[in-house]
Amino acid sequence: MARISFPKDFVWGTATASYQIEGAYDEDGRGLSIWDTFARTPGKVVNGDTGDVACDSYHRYEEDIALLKQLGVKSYRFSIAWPRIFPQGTGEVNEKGLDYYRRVIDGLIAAGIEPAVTLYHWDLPQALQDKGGWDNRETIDAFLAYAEIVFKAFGDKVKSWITFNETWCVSFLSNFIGVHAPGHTDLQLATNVAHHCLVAHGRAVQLYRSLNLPGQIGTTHNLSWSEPYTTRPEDVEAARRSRAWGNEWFLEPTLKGSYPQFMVEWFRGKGIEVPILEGDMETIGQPIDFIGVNFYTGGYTRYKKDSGLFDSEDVQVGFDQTFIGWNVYPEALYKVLSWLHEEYGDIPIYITENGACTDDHVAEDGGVHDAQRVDYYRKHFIQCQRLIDSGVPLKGYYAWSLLDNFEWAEGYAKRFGIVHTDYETLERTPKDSYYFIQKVISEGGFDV
Ligand code: PNW
Repeated sequence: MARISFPKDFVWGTATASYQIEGAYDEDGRGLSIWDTFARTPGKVVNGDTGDVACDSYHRYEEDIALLKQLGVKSYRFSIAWPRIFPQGTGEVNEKGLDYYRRVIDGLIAAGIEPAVTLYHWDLPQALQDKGGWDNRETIDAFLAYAEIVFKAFGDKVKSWITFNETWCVSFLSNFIGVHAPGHTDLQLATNVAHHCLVAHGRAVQLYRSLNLPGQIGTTHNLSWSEPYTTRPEDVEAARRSRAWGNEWFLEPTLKGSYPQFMVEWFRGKGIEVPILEGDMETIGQPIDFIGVNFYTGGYTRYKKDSGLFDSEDVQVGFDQTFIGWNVYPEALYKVLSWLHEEYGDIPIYITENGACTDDHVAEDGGVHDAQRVDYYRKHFIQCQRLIDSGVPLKGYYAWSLLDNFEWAEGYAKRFGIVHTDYETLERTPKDSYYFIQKVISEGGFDV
């Protein structure tokens, strides 16, 4: 038997996002976001689900905070909905929107939980999308105005800030692959969006520094890990391109102020240029206090001529998969974070999301027995221990998610929560995974 144990100051947390949990889409002056529009567009979200009600956390946040307290987490990561603060994206501040987050933040602090706030978790005000969204550099200025209001309102109480959640999803998944809002399929557009979000991140960091607030600021990228399917050089290169697109395209500007040159050439070969203006790369590469990493999966990639953007394909063999079809590959977490540490040095790392989708039901005994999720967490915690043992500055871990919630294009059909949500009654029921994590936190580890 061995003991997996975490440092005393390790930051345990769970994460959510505004549109996925809040509901109350038209209350207290909230404006519409691109997700309201997208979810109402036939065929975009499974079953035509929307976030109109979601988990109703707008009204039930006290219950959610009680669940967090009982769980024993040190921190809770949630996001602020920009259209609650600026219903039209710019202009007049909506005080009622600020009031809601003030209640949440004060409630968390009263419960002994540190708020970790994401500024942008995908709910761009629709009014800004109507003017070009992130393709339009004016959206960067609007974001800065929003960030300033929020920093000034909460900067004394919130000590941990994340500018953007998953810039790869905001750009390529949403504007090239097209499965998330606003649902475009244009590679040049997606490249512009990625660049403008990165610039907005850098400018928000500069703004935060100028306000002399007492906390830390970083950003969150979703990383994955593609292994070459074979040792053949063409497979090795294909896997390299896949990792570069998902990982380095975002990490390198953020942490080194440059784009990976071989990828710039690859894109150029497709007629795609990054719209870099003078000073942009210095802005993007502003020093940050930590890097957030969302990790779910990895797998094998091999060369396939004329397949996709990168002459490559994923090979789905040899892995268990979760209910959403993603490989379970815990060692990939170790590999990608070891690589990040080697490549980018000693910047503190937080796993800002990790978790599994399983097909959960409330059992006759009243419990929710999500054995695959418990196993997924256990295996990823073991990799966290390996990372810490090898000297990687992994400072914390946020389970995705506190609650089953609106899983974007998958609607309510796919559940990631450690707490079950009954979408009829909105009743919350902690799952076995919740009790597992609760025990790991209270005992500082577990036996394997
Ligand atoms: C992340 N993909 O989203 C988000 O940060 C969460 O809001 C989300 O609920 C969670 O992971 C689980 O999906 C992603 O299709 C959604 O590649 C989809 C993809 C990646 C990340």
